Amino acid sequence: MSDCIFCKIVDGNIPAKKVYEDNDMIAFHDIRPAAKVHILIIPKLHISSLLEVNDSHQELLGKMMAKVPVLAKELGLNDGFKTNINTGLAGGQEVFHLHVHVYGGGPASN
Ligand code: DGP
Repeated sequence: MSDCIFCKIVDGNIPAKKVYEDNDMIAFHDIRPAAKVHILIIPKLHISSLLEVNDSHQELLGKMMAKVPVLAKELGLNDGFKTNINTGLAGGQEVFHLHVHVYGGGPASN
């Protein structure tokens, strides 16, 4: 989607500190970290929110969730971490391209 900030990151039109990329997803550091480590895992496919997810997305979402512990451990979150998916305006979602927050390691230093 042309006006979606995360689609622009997927396309390389907006820079991001990427920590992972494959054919289905990318992961990058959140620009406004809520913890020492705070990444977002997003599908390359534009899905605006969890409200738009349907059965055709099962494999994609499974791959994304399976990548959470892998990336968390690579970033040093060996003892645990938080994940959340803000969904819709009432759920506090600001960027309407599905993303999984993964964060931990104590308070952000910024
Ligand atoms: P949410 O409220 O769940 O929609 O969170 C959106 C998150 O996206 C928020 O923590 C800040 C982050 N974010 C917004 N714009 C950008 C950006 O251009 N680059 C990066 N890296 N993160 C962004």
